Amino acid sequence: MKTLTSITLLPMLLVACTSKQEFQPSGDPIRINQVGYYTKESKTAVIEEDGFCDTYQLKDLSTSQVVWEGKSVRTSTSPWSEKKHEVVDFSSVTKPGKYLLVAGNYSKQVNIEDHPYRALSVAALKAFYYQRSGEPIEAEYAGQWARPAGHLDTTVLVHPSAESKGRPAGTVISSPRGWYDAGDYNKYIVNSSFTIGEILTIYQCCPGYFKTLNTNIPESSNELPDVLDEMLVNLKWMLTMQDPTDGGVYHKLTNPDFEGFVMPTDCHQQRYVVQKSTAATLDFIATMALASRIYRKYDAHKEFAQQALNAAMKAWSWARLHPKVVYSQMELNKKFDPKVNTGEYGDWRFDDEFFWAATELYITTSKRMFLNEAARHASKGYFLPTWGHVSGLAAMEWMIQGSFGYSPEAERFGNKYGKMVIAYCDSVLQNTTNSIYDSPYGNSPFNFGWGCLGESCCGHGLSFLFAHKMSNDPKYLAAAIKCADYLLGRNATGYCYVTGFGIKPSMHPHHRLSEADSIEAPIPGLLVGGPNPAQQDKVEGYPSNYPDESYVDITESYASNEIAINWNAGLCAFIGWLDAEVK
Ligand code: 9MR
Repeated sequence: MKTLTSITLLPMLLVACTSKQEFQPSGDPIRINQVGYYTKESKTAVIEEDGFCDTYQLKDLSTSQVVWEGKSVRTSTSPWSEKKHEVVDFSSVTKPGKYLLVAGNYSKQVNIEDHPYRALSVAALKAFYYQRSGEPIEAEYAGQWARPAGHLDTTVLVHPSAESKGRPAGTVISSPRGWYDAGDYNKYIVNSSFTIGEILTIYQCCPGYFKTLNTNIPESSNELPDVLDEMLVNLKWMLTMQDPTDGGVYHKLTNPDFEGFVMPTDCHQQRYVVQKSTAATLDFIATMALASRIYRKYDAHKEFAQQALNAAMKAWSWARLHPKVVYSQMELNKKFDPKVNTGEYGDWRFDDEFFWAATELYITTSKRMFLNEAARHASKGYFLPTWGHVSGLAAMEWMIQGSFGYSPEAERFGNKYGKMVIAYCDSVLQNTTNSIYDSPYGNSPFNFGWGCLGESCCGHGLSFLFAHKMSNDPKYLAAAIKCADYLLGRNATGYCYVTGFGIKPSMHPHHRLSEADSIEAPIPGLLVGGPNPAQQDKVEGYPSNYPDESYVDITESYASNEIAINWNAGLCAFIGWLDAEVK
Protein backbone atom coordinates (compact mmCIF):
# COMPACT_ATOMS: atom_id res chain seq x y z
CA MET A 1 0.00 0.00 0.00
CA LYS A 2 1.31 3.42 -0.86
CA THR A 3 0.29 6.96 -1.54
CA LEU A 4 0.18 7.86 -5.21
CA THR A 5 -0.15 11.24 -6.75
CA SER A 6 0.01 10.55 -10.46
CA ILE A 7 -2.45 9.35 -13.04
CA THR A 8 0.01 6.84 -14.45
CA LEU A 9 -1.72 4.02 -12.62
CA LEU A 10 -5.05 4.50 -14.31
CA PRO A 11 -4.75 1.81 -16.99
CA MET A 12 -3.82 -0.74 -14.33
CA LEU A 13 -6.75 0.27 -12.18
CA LEU A 14 -9.28 -0.25 -14.92
CA VAL A 15 -8.57 -3.95 -14.75
CA ALA A 16 -7.92 -4.11 -11.03
CA CYS A 17 -11.17 -5.80 -10.14
CA THR A 18 -11.87 -7.95 -13.15
CA SER A 19 -10.60 -11.21 -11.69
CA LYS A 20 -12.98 -11.06 -8.74
CA GLN A 21 -16.30 -10.16 -10.32
CA GLU A 22 -17.92 -13.35 -9.04
CA PHE A 23 -17.92 -11.73 -5.60
CA GLN A 24 -20.26 -8.94 -6.69
CA PRO A 25 -22.66 -8.50 -3.76
CA SER A 26 -26.28 -7.52 -4.23
CA GLY A 27 -25.82 -4.09 -2.66
CA ASP A 28 -23.20 -1.44 -2.21
CA PRO A 29 -20.36 -3.20 -0.35
CA ILE A 30 -18.43 -0.10 0.78
CA ARG A 31 -18.69 0.85 4.44
CA ILE A 32 -17.03 4.12 5.37
CA ASN A 33 -17.37 6.96 7.81
CA GLN A 34 -19.66 9.08 5.64
CA VAL A 35 -19.09 12.33 7.50
CA GLY A 36 -15.32 12.41 7.26
CA TYR A 37 -11.90 11.34 8.44
CA TYR A 38 -9.37 13.39 10.38
CA THR A 39 -6.42 14.42 8.23
CA LYS A 40 -3.75 12.90 10.43
CA GLU A 41 -5.63 9.95 11.89
CA SER A 42 -6.49 6.43 10.78
CA LYS A 43 -8.80 6.07 7.76
CA THR A 44 -10.22 2.70 6.90
CA ALA A 45 -13.13 1.28 4.96
CA VAL A 46 -14.69 -2.13 5.30
CA ILE A 47 -15.75 -4.00 2.19
CA GLU A 48 -18.68 -6.33 2.77
CA GLU A 49 -17.23 -9.22 0.74
CA ASP A 50 -13.85 -10.76 1.45
CA GLY A 51 -11.75 -10.69 -1.71
CA PHE A 52 -14.13 -8.34 -3.49
CA CYS A 53 -11.28 -6.66 -5.38
CA ASP A 54 -7.56 -7.21 -5.75
CA THR A 55 -6.96 -3.54 -5.15
CA TYR A 56 -8.93 -0.47 -4.18
CA GLN A 57 -8.36 3.12 -5.19
CA LEU A 58 -8.89 6.56 -3.81
CA LYS A 59 -9.43 9.20 -6.48
CA ASP A 60 -9.52 12.94 -6.14
CA LEU A 61 -13.19 13.80 -6.59
CA SER A 62 -12.71 16.81 -8.83
CA THR A 63 -9.78 15.63 -10.99
CA SER A 64 -10.36 11.84 -10.89
CA GLN A 65 -6.65 11.49 -10.25
CA VAL A 66 -5.76 8.32 -8.37
CA VAL A 67 -4.05 9.38 -5.17
CA TRP A 68 -3.85 6.01 -3.48
CA GLU A 69 -4.14 2.40 -4.46
CA GLY A 70 -3.83 -0.68 -2.29
CA LYS A 71 -4.94 -4.14 -1.27
CA SER A 72 -7.02 -4.93 1.78
CA VAL A 73 -4.99 -5.21 4.96
CA ARG A 74 -6.96 -7.99 6.62
CA THR A 75 -10.07 -10.11 6.58
CA SER A 76 -12.56 -9.67 9.39
CA THR A 77 -15.20 -12.22 10.34
CA SER A 78 -18.46 -11.55 12.10
CA PRO A 79 -18.72 -13.87 15.13
CA TRP A 80 -22.47 -14.28 14.73
CA SER A 81 -23.03 -14.46 10.98
CA GLU A 82 -19.57 -15.70 10.01
CA LYS A 83 -19.76 -13.26 7.10
CA LYS A 84 -16.30 -12.26 5.97
CA HIS A 85 -15.35 -8.68 5.16
CA GLU A 86 -12.12 -6.97 4.34
CA VAL A 87 -10.49 -3.90 5.75
CA VAL A 88 -8.98 -1.31 3.45
CA ASP A 89 -6.59 1.22 4.97
CA PHE A 90 -5.89 4.53 3.22
CA SER A 91 -4.52 6.36 6.27
CA SER A 92 -1.46 7.36 4.26
CA VAL A 93 -3.58 9.93 2.43
CA THR A 94 -3.14 13.02 4.57
CA LYS A 95 -4.19 15.81 2.25
CA PRO A 96 -7.56 17.35 3.17
CA GLY A 97 -10.04 17.05 0.34
CA LYS A 98 -12.94 15.19 -1.21
CA TYR A 99 -12.19 11.81 -2.73
CA LEU A 100 -13.88 8.78 -4.18
CA LEU A 101 -13.14 5.33 -2.79
CA VAL A 102 -13.47 2.90 -5.69
CA ALA A 103 -14.20 -0.81 -5.31
CA GLY A 104 -14.83 -2.34 -8.72
CA ASN A 105 -18.10 -0.93 -10.03
CA TYR A 106 -18.87 0.77 -6.74
CA SER A 107 -17.59 4.00 -5.31
CA LYS A 108 -18.30 6.28 -2.38
CA GLN A 109 -17.32 9.82 -1.49
CA VAL A 110 -14.70 10.12 1.24
CA ASN A 111 -14.08 13.42 3.01
CA ILE A 112 -10.77 14.14 4.68
CA GLU A 113 -10.65 17.26 6.82
CA ASP A 114 -8.78 18.75 9.76
CA HIS A 115 -12.07 18.96 11.66
CA PRO A 116 -14.69 16.85 9.91
CA TYR A 117 -17.06 16.80 12.91
CA ARG A 118 -17.66 20.50 13.48
CA ALA A 119 -21.04 20.68 11.80
CA LEU A 120 -22.03 17.39 13.42
CA SER A 121 -21.02 18.67 16.83
CA VAL A 122 -23.12 21.83 16.38
CA ALA A 123 -26.09 19.83 15.11
CA ALA A 124 -25.93 17.32 17.98
CA LEU A 125 -26.35 20.24 20.38
CA LYS A 126 -28.86 22.12 18.24
CA ALA A 127 -31.08 19.02 18.29
CA PHE A 128 -32.05 19.95 21.86
CA TYR A 129 -33.47 23.25 20.66
CA TYR A 130 -35.82 21.39 18.34
CA GLN A 131 -36.91 19.24 21.28
CA ARG A 132 -37.99 22.26 23.30
CA SER A 133 -41.50 22.15 24.66
CA GLY A 134 -43.89 24.98 25.52
CA GLU A 135 -42.29 27.67 23.38
CA PRO A 136 -42.56 28.52 19.70
CA ILE A 137 -39.72 27.17 17.60
CA GLU A 138 -39.03 30.17 15.36
CA ALA A 139 -38.11 30.06 11.66
CA GLU A 140 -35.19 32.38 12.37
CA TYR A 141 -33.57 29.56 14.33
CA ALA A 142 -35.25 26.48 12.95
CA GLY A 143 -35.89 27.22 9.27
CA GLN A 144 -38.39 24.75 7.82
CA TRP A 145 -38.77 23.01 11.19
CA ALA A 146 -40.38 26.06 12.82
CA ARG A 147 -43.58 25.27 14.76
CA PRO A 148 -45.91 27.00 17.21
CA ALA A 149 -45.69 26.29 20.92
CA GLY A 150 -47.49 23.22 22.22
CA HIS A 151 -47.76 21.60 25.65
CA LEU A 152 -47.65 24.84 27.60
CA ASP A 153 -47.87 22.79 30.82
CA THR A 154 -49.17 25.71 32.86
CA THR A 155 -52.13 23.70 34.18
CA VAL A 156 -50.65 20.35 35.11
CA LEU A 157 -52.44 18.25 37.73
CA VAL A 158 -50.86 16.49 40.68
CA HIS A 159 -51.67 12.83 40.06
CA PRO A 160 -53.09 10.92 43.04
CA SER A 161 -49.82 8.93 43.17
CA ALA A 162 -47.94 12.17 43.77
CA GLU A 163 -49.99 13.85 46.41
CA SER A 164 -48.47 15.31 49.56
CA LYS A 165 -49.86 17.20 52.52
CA GLY A 166 -49.11 20.51 50.87
CA ARG A 167 -50.23 19.40 47.41
CA PRO A 168 -53.26 17.13 47.40
CA ALA A 169 -54.25 15.20 44.27
CA GLY A 170 -55.74 17.48 41.66
CA THR A 171 -53.69 20.51 42.69
CA VAL A 172 -52.95 22.57 39.60
CA ILE A 173 -49.28 23.41 39.09
CA SER A 174 -47.30 25.10 36.36
CA SER A 175 -44.35 23.17 34.98
CA PRO A 176 -43.59 24.72 31.59
CA ARG A 177 -40.84 24.35 28.99
CA GLY A 178 -37.92 21.91 29.07
CA TRP A 179 -37.37 19.28 26.36
CA TYR A 180 -39.54 16.49 25.07
CA ASP A 181 -37.84 13.25 26.01
CA ALA A 182 -37.61 11.44 22.73
CA GLY A 183 -40.03 10.45 19.98
CA ASP A 184 -42.78 11.08 22.54
CA TYR A 185 -43.92 14.33 24.16
CA ASN A 186 -43.43 13.54 27.84
CA LYS A 187 -40.82 15.00 30.17
CA TYR A 188 -38.96 12.64 32.50
CA ILE A 189 -36.67 13.62 35.37
CA VAL A 190 -34.43 10.54 35.32
CA ASN A 191 -33.59 10.95 31.67
CA SER A 192 -33.38 14.74 31.78
CA SER A 193 -30.88 14.51 34.62
CA PHE A 194 -28.79 11.92 32.87
CA THR A 195 -28.74 14.02 29.70
CA ILE A 196 -27.68 17.26 31.35
CA GLY A 197 -25.37 15.36 33.70
CA GLU A 198 -23.47 13.76 30.85
CA ILE A 199 -23.17 16.92 28.80
CA LEU A 200 -22.12 19.17 31.69
CA THR A 201 -19.66 16.59 33.00
CA ILE A 202 -17.90 16.41 29.65
CA TYR A 203 -18.24 20.18 29.17
CA GLN A 204 -15.77 20.53 32.03
CA CYS A 205 -13.15 18.65 29.99
CA CYS A 206 -13.16 21.17 27.13
CA PRO A 207 -15.16 24.32 27.94
CA GLY A 208 -13.16 26.29 25.37
CA TYR A 209 -14.29 23.97 22.59
CA PHE A 210 -17.94 23.97 23.64
CA LYS A 211 -17.88 27.76 23.81
CA THR A 212 -17.19 27.84 20.07
CA LEU A 213 -20.34 25.87 19.20
CA ASN A 214 -22.82 28.44 17.95
CA THR A 215 -26.20 26.81 17.48
CA ASN A 216 -28.21 29.89 16.48
CA ILE A 217 -30.78 29.75 19.27
CA PRO A 218 -32.73 32.69 20.71
CA GLU A 219 -30.17 33.02 23.53
CA SER A 220 -27.09 32.89 21.29
CA SER A 221 -26.17 36.54 21.80
CA ASN A 222 -26.02 36.48 25.62
CA GLU A 223 -22.86 35.91 27.66
CA LEU A 224 -23.40 32.18 28.18
CA PRO A 225 -22.07 29.62 25.70
CA ASP A 226 -25.00 28.14 23.75
CA VAL A 227 -24.48 24.76 25.39
CA LEU A 228 -25.16 26.30 28.80
CA ASP A 229 -28.15 28.26 27.50
CA GLU A 230 -29.64 25.07 26.10
CA MET A 231 -29.10 23.07 29.30
CA LEU A 232 -30.62 25.93 31.30
CA VAL A 233 -33.92 25.57 29.45
CA ASN A 234 -34.36 22.07 30.82
CA LEU A 235 -32.77 22.79 34.20
CA LYS A 236 -35.38 25.48 34.84
CA TRP A 237 -38.14 23.06 33.97
CA MET A 238 -36.61 20.49 36.32
CA LEU A 239 -36.78 22.96 39.22
CA THR A 240 -40.56 23.05 38.80
CA MET A 241 -40.68 19.28 39.32
CA GLN A 242 -39.75 19.49 42.97
CA ASP A 243 -42.59 19.39 45.50
CA PRO A 244 -41.81 22.55 47.50
CA THR A 245 -43.59 21.16 50.51
CA ASP A 246 -41.16 18.27 51.11
CA GLY A 247 -38.31 18.45 48.55
CA GLY A 248 -39.12 15.20 46.76
CA VAL A 249 -39.03 15.19 42.96
CA TYR A 250 -41.78 13.89 40.68
CA HIS A 251 -40.68 11.07 38.43
CA LYS A 252 -42.18 12.60 35.30
CA LEU A 253 -44.65 15.01 33.73
CA THR A 254 -46.78 12.99 31.38
CA ASN A 255 -49.97 12.28 29.52
CA PRO A 256 -51.72 9.15 30.71
CA ASP A 257 -51.07 7.59 27.27
CA PHE A 258 -48.65 8.23 24.43
CA GLU A 259 -50.04 10.62 21.83
CA GLY A 260 -50.58 9.64 18.22
CA PHE A 261 -48.19 10.88 15.54
CA VAL A 262 -49.47 14.47 15.65
CA MET A 263 -47.86 17.87 16.22
CA PRO A 264 -47.75 19.32 19.78
CA THR A 265 -50.55 21.80 19.07
CA ASP A 266 -52.83 18.85 18.30
CA CYS A 267 -52.26 17.21 21.67
CA HIS A 268 -55.04 17.76 24.17
CA GLN A 269 -54.64 15.15 26.91
CA GLN A 270 -54.54 16.42 30.47
CA ARG A 271 -50.96 16.25 31.78
CA TYR A 272 -49.93 15.11 35.25
CA VAL A 273 -46.93 15.04 37.51
CA VAL A 274 -46.74 11.53 38.92
CA GLN A 275 -45.20 9.85 41.95
CA LYS A 276 -41.96 11.05 43.52
CA SER A 277 -39.17 8.50 43.35
CA THR A 278 -35.75 8.01 44.87
CA ALA A 279 -34.09 7.67 41.47
CA ALA A 280 -35.60 10.88 40.12
CA THR A 281 -34.77 12.77 43.32
CA LEU A 282 -31.14 11.61 43.47
CA ASP A 283 -30.55 12.23 39.76
CA PHE A 284 -32.07 15.68 40.20
CA ILE A 285 -29.68 16.37 43.11
CA ALA A 286 -26.60 15.39 41.11
CA THR A 287 -27.66 17.50 38.15
CA MET A 288 -28.57 20.56 40.22
CA ALA A 289 -25.35 20.40 42.24
CA LEU A 290 -23.29 20.09 39.06
CA ALA A 291 -25.21 22.89 37.35
CA SER A 292 -24.90 25.15 40.38
CA ARG A 293 -21.12 24.86 40.23
CA ILE A 294 -20.97 25.63 36.53
CA TYR A 295 -23.46 28.52 36.38
CA ARG A 296 -22.22 30.32 39.49
CA LYS A 297 -19.22 31.47 37.46
CA TYR A 298 -21.56 33.77 35.50
CA ASP A 299 -22.82 36.91 37.29
CA ALA A 300 -26.18 36.84 35.55
CA HIS A 301 -26.75 33.27 36.73
CA LYS A 302 -25.55 33.40 40.33
CA GLU A 303 -29.13 33.48 41.54
CA PHE A 304 -30.04 30.42 39.49
CA ALA A 305 -26.93 28.66 40.80
CA GLN A 306 -27.99 29.30 44.40
CA GLN A 307 -31.53 28.19 43.67
CA ALA A 308 -30.23 24.98 42.10
CA LEU A 309 -28.05 24.23 45.12
CA ASN A 310 -30.88 24.95 47.57
CA ALA A 311 -33.13 22.63 45.58
CA ALA A 312 -30.47 19.91 45.64
CA MET A 313 -30.03 20.22 49.41
CA LYS A 314 -33.75 20.07 50.02
CA ALA A 315 -34.05 17.05 47.76
CA TRP A 316 -31.19 15.38 49.62
CA SER A 317 -33.19 15.57 52.85
CA TRP A 318 -36.12 13.89 51.10
CA ALA A 319 -33.89 11.17 49.64
CA ARG A 320 -32.37 10.40 53.06
CA LEU A 321 -35.86 9.88 54.42
CA HIS A 322 -37.02 7.94 51.33
CA PRO A 323 -34.01 5.92 50.17
CA LYS A 324 -35.92 3.13 48.41
CA VAL A 325 -38.96 4.53 46.63
CA VAL A 326 -39.21 2.63 43.38
CA TYR A 327 -41.23 3.99 40.46
CA SER A 328 -43.24 0.97 39.31
CA GLN A 329 -45.95 1.82 36.86
CA MET A 330 -47.59 -1.54 37.32
CA GLU A 331 -47.97 -0.96 41.06
CA LEU A 332 -49.05 2.63 40.53
CA ASN A 333 -51.76 1.57 38.09
CA LYS A 334 -53.14 -0.95 40.55
CA LYS A 335 -53.85 1.86 43.00
CA PHE A 336 -54.55 5.06 41.11
CA ASP A 337 -56.49 6.64 38.29
CA PRO A 338 -55.93 7.72 35.66
CA LYS A 339 -53.67 4.83 34.68
CA VAL A 340 -50.33 5.93 33.24
CA ASN A 341 -48.90 4.04 30.28
CA THR A 342 -45.96 6.13 29.13
CA GLY A 343 -42.20 5.50 29.55
CA GLU A 344 -41.23 4.07 32.90
CA TYR A 345 -37.53 4.72 33.46
CA GLY A 346 -37.90 2.29 36.32
CA ASP A 347 -35.03 1.48 38.65
CA TRP A 348 -34.83 -0.42 41.91
CA ARG A 349 -31.16 -0.12 42.92
CA PHE A 350 -30.03 3.25 44.13
CA ASP A 351 -26.39 2.91 45.19
CA ASP A 352 -25.26 4.37 41.88
CA GLU A 353 -27.66 7.33 42.18
CA PHE A 354 -26.53 7.97 45.78
CA PHE A 355 -22.93 7.79 44.61
CA TRP A 356 -23.51 10.31 41.81
CA ALA A 357 -25.59 12.70 43.96
CA ALA A 358 -23.11 12.66 46.87
CA THR A 359 -20.18 13.08 44.48
CA GLU A 360 -21.64 16.20 42.89
CA LEU A 361 -22.73 17.64 46.23
CA TYR A 362 -19.22 17.14 47.62
CA ILE A 363 -17.50 18.77 44.66
CA THR A 364 -19.89 21.73 44.78
CA THR A 365 -19.97 22.29 48.55
CA SER A 366 -16.67 20.71 49.76
CA LYS A 367 -18.64 19.25 52.67
CA ARG A 368 -16.99 16.15 54.15
CA MET A 369 -20.33 14.59 54.87
CA PHE A 370 -20.93 14.21 51.13
CA LEU A 371 -17.46 12.81 50.58
CA ASN A 372 -18.23 10.16 53.17
CA GLU A 373 -21.57 9.38 51.48
CA ALA A 374 -19.86 9.11 48.10
CA ALA A 375 -17.28 6.74 49.57
CA ARG A 376 -20.03 4.66 51.19
CA HIS A 377 -21.88 4.21 47.88
CA ALA A 378 -18.84 4.20 45.58
CA SER A 379 -19.06 1.80 42.70
CA LYS A 380 -16.60 -1.10 42.82
CA GLY A 381 -16.16 -1.12 39.07
CA TYR A 382 -16.36 1.14 36.04
CA PHE A 383 -19.58 0.89 34.07
CA LEU A 384 -20.62 2.77 30.95
CA PRO A 385 -23.02 5.48 32.09
CA THR A 386 -26.67 4.94 31.21
CA TRP A 387 -29.90 6.48 32.51
CA GLY A 388 -30.41 3.45 34.75
CA HIS A 389 -26.84 3.12 35.95
CA VAL A 390 -25.23 6.47 36.65
CA SER A 391 -22.12 5.45 38.60
CA GLY A 392 -20.11 6.02 35.40
CA LEU A 393 -20.99 9.73 35.54
CA ALA A 394 -19.66 9.89 39.09
CA ALA A 395 -16.51 8.00 38.06
CA MET A 396 -15.98 10.49 35.24
CA GLU A 397 -16.47 13.40 37.64
CA TRP A 398 -13.81 12.01 39.99
CA MET A 399 -11.35 11.62 37.12
CA ILE A 400 -11.99 15.20 36.07
CA GLN A 401 -11.76 16.65 39.58
CA GLY A 402 -8.70 14.53 40.35
CA SER A 403 -6.99 15.96 37.31
CA PHE A 404 -7.93 19.48 38.46
CA GLY A 405 -6.39 18.65 41.86
CA TYR A 406 -9.66 19.52 43.60
CA SER A 407 -8.63 17.69 46.80
CA PRO A 408 -6.33 14.80 47.77
CA GLU A 409 -9.43 12.61 48.06
CA ALA A 410 -10.53 13.58 44.56
CA GLU A 411 -7.09 12.66 43.27
CA ARG A 412 -7.31 9.30 45.02
CA PHE A 413 -10.77 8.59 43.65
CA GLY A 414 -9.78 9.91 40.24
CA ASN A 415 -6.75 7.62 40.06
CA LYS A 416 -8.82 4.67 41.17
CA TYR A 417 -11.40 5.15 38.43
CA GLY A 418 -8.67 6.10 35.97
CA LYS A 419 -7.08 2.67 36.46
CA MET A 420 -10.47 1.03 36.07
CA VAL A 421 -11.35 2.86 32.89
CA ILE A 422 -7.96 2.01 31.40
CA ALA A 423 -8.40 -1.66 32.35
CA TYR A 424 -11.89 -1.61 30.82
CA CYS A 425 -10.61 -0.09 27.58
CA ASP A 426 -7.65 -2.48 27.44
CA SER A 427 -9.91 -5.46 27.72
CA VAL A 428 -12.16 -4.11 24.95
CA LEU A 429 -9.13 -3.54 22.73
CA GLN A 430 -7.64 -6.97 23.45
CA ASN A 431 -10.88 -8.63 22.46
CA THR A 432 -11.40 -6.69 19.26
CA THR A 433 -8.10 -6.95 17.42
CA ASN A 434 -9.90 -8.64 14.53
CA SER A 435 -12.91 -6.33 14.80
CA ILE A 436 -15.69 -6.76 12.26
CA TYR A 437 -15.99 -3.12 11.24
CA ASP A 438 -12.57 -2.03 12.42
CA SER A 439 -14.01 -0.52 15.57
CA PRO A 440 -13.69 -1.53 19.22
CA TYR A 441 -17.46 -1.11 19.41
CA GLY A 442 -19.79 -3.55 17.74
CA ASN A 443 -18.10 -6.89 18.21
CA SER A 444 -20.12 -8.36 21.04
CA PRO A 445 -23.86 -9.05 21.13
CA PHE A 446 -23.88 -7.13 24.43
CA ASN A 447 -23.00 -3.97 22.51
CA PHE A 448 -26.46 -3.97 20.94
CA GLY A 449 -29.88 -3.26 22.41
CA TRP A 450 -32.40 -0.44 22.87
CA GLY A 451 -30.52 2.84 22.56
CA CYS A 452 -27.15 1.15 22.13
CA LEU A 453 -25.62 3.76 19.86
CA GLY A 454 -25.95 6.51 22.45
CA GLU A 455 -25.32 4.38 25.49
CA SER A 456 -22.79 1.86 24.30
CA CYS A 457 -21.11 3.21 21.16
CA CYS A 458 -20.80 6.79 22.46
CA GLY A 459 -20.20 5.31 25.93
CA HIS A 460 -17.24 3.33 24.59
CA GLY A 461 -16.03 6.46 22.80
CA LEU A 462 -16.18 8.51 26.01
CA SER A 463 -14.43 5.76 27.97
CA PHE A 464 -11.59 5.75 25.46
CA LEU A 465 -11.34 9.53 25.77
CA PHE A 466 -11.03 9.17 29.56
CA ALA A 467 -8.42 6.42 29.16
CA HIS A 468 -6.57 8.82 26.88
CA LYS A 469 -6.90 11.66 29.37
CA MET A 470 -5.63 9.49 32.23
CA SER A 471 -2.72 7.86 30.35
CA ASN A 472 -1.92 10.18 27.47
CA ASP A 473 -1.57 7.07 25.29
CA PRO A 474 -2.64 7.90 21.71
CA LYS A 475 -3.97 4.38 21.13
CA TYR A 476 -7.06 5.28 23.16
CA LEU A 477 -7.73 8.39 21.10
CA ALA A 478 -7.41 6.26 17.96
CA ALA A 479 -9.94 3.80 19.44
CA ALA A 480 -12.37 6.63 20.20
CA ILE A 481 -12.16 7.82 16.59
CA LYS A 482 -13.05 4.30 15.42
CA CYS A 483 -16.19 4.37 17.56
CA ALA A 484 -17.21 7.52 15.68
CA ASP A 485 -16.48 5.76 12.37
CA TYR A 486 -18.96 3.05 13.39
CA LEU A 487 -21.72 5.55 14.19
CA LEU A 488 -21.21 7.41 10.97
CA GLY A 489 -21.41 4.55 8.50
CA ARG A 490 -18.68 1.95 8.85
CA ASN A 491 -21.10 -0.60 10.18
CA ALA A 492 -23.25 -3.56 9.19
CA THR A 493 -26.24 -1.65 7.82
CA GLY A 494 -24.29 1.10 6.07
CA TYR A 495 -26.40 3.81 7.69
CA CYS A 496 -24.99 7.01 9.05
CA TYR A 497 -27.07 6.89 12.21
CA VAL A 498 -27.39 10.67 12.67
CA THR A 499 -30.23 12.42 10.84
CA GLY A 500 -29.13 14.97 8.25
CA PHE A 501 -25.56 13.64 7.98
CA GLY A 502 -23.76 11.33 5.58
CA ILE A 503 -24.68 9.70 2.31
CA LYS A 504 -27.23 7.28 3.74
CA PRO A 505 -28.65 8.84 6.90
CA SER A 506 -31.60 7.59 8.93
CA MET A 507 -34.62 9.27 7.30
CA HIS A 508 -37.64 7.98 9.19
CA PRO A 509 -36.95 8.09 12.92
CA HIS A 510 -39.68 7.19 15.40
CA HIS A 511 -40.05 10.87 16.28
CA ARG A 512 -43.39 12.61 16.36
CA LEU A 513 -41.91 16.04 15.62
CA SER A 514 -40.15 14.75 12.50
CA GLU A 515 -42.97 12.53 11.30
CA ALA A 516 -46.00 14.78 11.84
CA ASP A 517 -44.57 17.99 10.38
CA SER A 518 -45.10 17.02 6.71
CA ILE A 519 -41.49 17.96 5.90
CA GLU A 520 -39.64 15.17 4.18
CA ALA A 521 -36.32 15.57 5.95
CA PRO A 522 -36.28 14.63 9.62
CA ILE A 523 -35.04 17.18 12.15
CA PRO A 524 -31.24 17.06 11.81
CA GLY A 525 -28.60 16.10 14.35
CA LEU A 526 -30.54 13.28 16.00
CA LEU A 527 -28.89 9.97 16.83
CA VAL A 528 -31.22 7.01 16.45
CA GLY A 529 -31.33 4.19 19.02
CA GLY A 530 -29.69 1.70 16.68
CA PRO A 531 -29.50 -2.07 16.17
CA ASN A 532 -31.55 -3.91 18.76
CA PRO A 533 -31.75 -7.70 18.39
CA ALA A 534 -34.73 -7.90 20.77
CA GLN A 535 -36.79 -6.18 18.04
CA GLN A 536 -39.60 -5.51 20.56
CA ASP A 537 -41.63 -3.54 17.99
CA LYS A 538 -42.00 -6.69 15.84
CA VAL A 539 -42.13 -4.62 12.67
CA GLU A 540 -41.41 -6.03 9.22
CA GLY A 541 -38.21 -5.07 7.51
CA TYR A 542 -35.34 -5.92 9.85
CA PRO A 543 -32.62 -7.24 7.52
CA SER A 544 -31.92 -10.19 9.86
CA ASN A 545 -31.80 -11.22 13.51
CA TYR A 546 -28.07 -10.62 13.81
CA PRO A 547 -27.30 -8.10 16.55
CA ASP A 548 -25.65 -5.51 14.32
CA GLU A 549 -28.23 -5.83 11.53
CA SER A 550 -31.29 -5.45 13.76
CA TYR A 551 -32.04 -1.95 12.56
CA VAL A 552 -34.77 -0.74 10.27
CA ASP A 553 -35.26 2.84 9.13
CA ILE A 554 -39.02 3.05 9.42
CA THR A 555 -41.07 5.24 11.75
CA GLU A 556 -42.85 2.28 13.33
CA SER A 557 -39.59 0.85 14.66
CA TYR A 558 -39.55 2.35 18.13
CA ALA A 559 -37.12 -0.32 19.30
CA SER A 560 -34.37 0.52 16.79
CA ASN A 561 -35.22 3.89 15.26
CA GLU A 562 -36.42 6.22 18.00
CA ILE A 563 -34.39 9.24 19.05
CA ALA A 564 -33.93 10.40 22.64
CA ILE A 565 -32.26 13.22 24.56
CA ASN A 566 -30.00 10.86 26.50
CA TRP A 567 -28.69 9.31 23.29
CA ASN A 568 -28.07 12.76 21.83
CA ALA A 569 -26.27 13.64 25.03
CA GLY A 570 -23.90 10.77 24.28
CA LEU A 571 -23.41 12.04 20.75
CA CYS A 572 -22.93 15.65 21.80
CA ALA A 573 -20.50 14.83 24.63
CA PHE A 574 -18.52 12.23 22.71
CA ILE A 575 -18.21 13.99 19.36
CA GLY A 576 -17.59 17.35 21.05
CA TRP A 577 -14.81 16.16 23.32
CA LEU A 578 -13.30 14.01 20.56
CA ASP A 579 -13.23 16.97 18.20
CA ALA A 580 -11.62 19.08 20.91
CA GLU A 581 -8.93 16.44 21.47
CA VAL A 582 -7.84 15.74 17.90
CA LYS A 583 -5.25 18.32 16.97
O1 9MR B 1 -34.14 4.28 26.80
C1 9MR B 1 -35.12 3.43 27.37
C2 9MR B 1 -34.66 2.00 27.20
O2 9MR B 1 -33.48 1.77 27.93
C3 9MR B 1 -35.76 1.04 27.64
O3 9MR B 1 -35.37 -0.27 27.34
C4 9MR B 1 -37.06 1.39 26.92
C5 9MR B 1 -38.23 0.51 27.29
O4 9MR B 1 -38.57 0.68 28.61
O5 9MR B 1 -37.41 2.74 27.17
C6 9MR B 1 -36.46 3.66 26.71
O6 9MR B 1 -36.89 4.94 27.03
C7 9MR B 1 -38.02 5.46 26.37
C8 9MR B 1 -38.88 6.11 27.44
O7 9MR B 1 -39.37 5.14 28.32
C9 9MR B 1 -40.02 6.93 26.87
N1 9MR B 1 -39.53 7.85 25.88
C10 9MR B 1 -38.80 7.21 24.82
C11 9MR B 1 -37.60 6.52 25.36
C12 9MR B 1 -36.72 5.97 24.26
O8 9MR B 1 -37.25 4.85 23.64
